[in-house]
Amino acid sequence: MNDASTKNQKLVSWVKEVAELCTPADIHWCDGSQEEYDSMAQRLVDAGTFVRLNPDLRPNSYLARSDTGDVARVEDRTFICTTNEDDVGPTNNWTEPEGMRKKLKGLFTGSMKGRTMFVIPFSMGPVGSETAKIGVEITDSPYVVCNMRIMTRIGSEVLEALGEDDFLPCLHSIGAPLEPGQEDVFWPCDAENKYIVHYPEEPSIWSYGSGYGGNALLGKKCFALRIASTMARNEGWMAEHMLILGLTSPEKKKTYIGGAFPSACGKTNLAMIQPTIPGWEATCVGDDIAWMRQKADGKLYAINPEAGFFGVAPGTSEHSNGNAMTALAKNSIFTNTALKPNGDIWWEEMTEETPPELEDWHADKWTPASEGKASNPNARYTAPASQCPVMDPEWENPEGVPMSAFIFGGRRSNVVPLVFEAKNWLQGVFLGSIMASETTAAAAGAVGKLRRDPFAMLPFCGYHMGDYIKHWVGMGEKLGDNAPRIFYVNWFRKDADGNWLWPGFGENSRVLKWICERIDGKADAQDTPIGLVPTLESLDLNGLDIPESDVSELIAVRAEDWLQEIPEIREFFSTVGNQLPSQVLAELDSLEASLKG
Ligand code: GTP
Ligand code: SPV
Ligand code: MN
Repeated sequence: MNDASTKNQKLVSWVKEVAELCTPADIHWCDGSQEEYDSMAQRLVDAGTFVRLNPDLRPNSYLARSDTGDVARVEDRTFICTTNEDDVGPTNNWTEPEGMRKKLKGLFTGSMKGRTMFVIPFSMGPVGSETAKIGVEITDSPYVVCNMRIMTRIGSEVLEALGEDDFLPCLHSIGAPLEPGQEDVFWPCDAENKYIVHYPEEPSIWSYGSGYGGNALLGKKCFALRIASTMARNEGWMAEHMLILGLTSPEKKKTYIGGAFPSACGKTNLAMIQPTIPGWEATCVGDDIAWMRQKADGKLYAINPEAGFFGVAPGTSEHSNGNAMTALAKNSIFTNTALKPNGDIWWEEMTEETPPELEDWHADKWTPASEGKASNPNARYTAPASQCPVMDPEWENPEGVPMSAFIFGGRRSNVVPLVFEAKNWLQGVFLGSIMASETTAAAAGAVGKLRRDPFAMLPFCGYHMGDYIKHWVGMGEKLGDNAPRIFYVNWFRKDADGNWLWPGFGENSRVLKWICERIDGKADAQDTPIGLVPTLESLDLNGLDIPESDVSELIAVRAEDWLQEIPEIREFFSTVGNQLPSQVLAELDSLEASLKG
């Protein structure tokens, strides 16, 4: 392919302009074919970025090891540029658009020297469907091209579907120009100088310096959440950091549920759950992002705009997520995992026994006696969704699937019960707005620190968090009786010795069953100030070997614990500022009053 493959004038002139700015050695238009992918992978093997895995054990798959300074999203290097600072609010890094553009133009000048510039037309959502949105990513990273081919739909068919319509320009450079004769490194980047910049008003995305995950695969967090959330607000729909799953009861009733948990808090695992309770079946629509619209029948329908999984590797096993293990059995990319002597990958908890000898994610020899972990805590697999054995038959239906419930959650070792239900939409929105979780390795920075993360969107909302919460209130008004019911879960409560109280994973199906039975008016609940909590008898614990005292602790709501959080929630709300809807503040006041009552 080349620029003659399209009549799209905006695209042709943008590619020309970028080439003049970044001065690459050559330009490659991606057609998305298998041959192209294979030759790109070969190029990465030759460059030392990829290690080809043993084809008998892991066909058509590769291990990539990144620079130690480039292993996760960088929230403090993520910027939103709008005319008015007030439009992005205090929880985002705002920058004045023109100054940032000057800065970026400086950084991108000559940034692709000595490298190939790839043009990747990509579709978020099924190609050619009305719900899909098209972007074009220009990048100098063949690793990004390979990942984008798995995570999104790319190539000639997208260019054709685009025609002469508008698209989202996404410019990416690893920021490592090569002088003539200069030897390349295995993971070129500009680790000290990353900029992940969004212009929601244009819209456009500029990402510089990082080649990793959400920093570089611009269809995902940058487009499908930060930019899409601003489009959604303006156009009356929702772009959320949510998994989507379908649950079928023994009576064959199907319920679709969306789940918003912060990064590395269990979305992928829940999306592919293998229920342990007899007669219940689960199917996966998506594991990270949901785009949702109200349709003519009044209901809210969700699509997964992605086509692959960029999943947390450590902790993934046949026991915890057998469906992910099948999805990543072939045609996959592994980043920062360990390598076995037989040419296959390994990560912590993948198998019960740790292999006696490995190469760790730095490519150093590693044994169980070595200091540190063999894989990076944010090591990831990139695997095609189509390889997941439990994909829902409707997962690529551009019409989406009708949503009956939302689940919010996070990592809380105390205070928050296993599951409870909001009494109404407004209380649910309030619960979403006070979501909190202990931070994880998915973003650079401290791990295990409690932070408020409304709707798991704190790092991904492209506009003012107060306006975003207002948008949730407004969606409830529009949806009325068709609004999904709202629940809150916590798989991560611990006992006094620091052990998980709840076995999690497949056993979470017991909680999903309670949720479905609440929707059907079949399960009991007790009224508490925070919402409706299961009675001991209403949870199906058949065949589960855990002491009743643990279950009581799991569903305990202690007024004194919750009261302790109120000042900190007020403080968080005050940082969100006066954009916060009054109804949500009123919910906080009434929670406090009933906790004291
Ligand atoms: P992102 O891809 O960053 O958005 O993460 P995610 O929300 O999809 O999280 P994921 O499902 O990958 O889980 C992250 C980590 O939490 C993994 O190490 C899992 O093993 C662990 N985890 C997931 N579900 C459970 C659970 O039910 N109980 C416990 N104890 N751990 C869980
Ligand atoms: C997340 O951090 O929520 C992810 C990984 O899904 S990344 O794509 O790097 O943002
Ligand atoms: Mn995520």
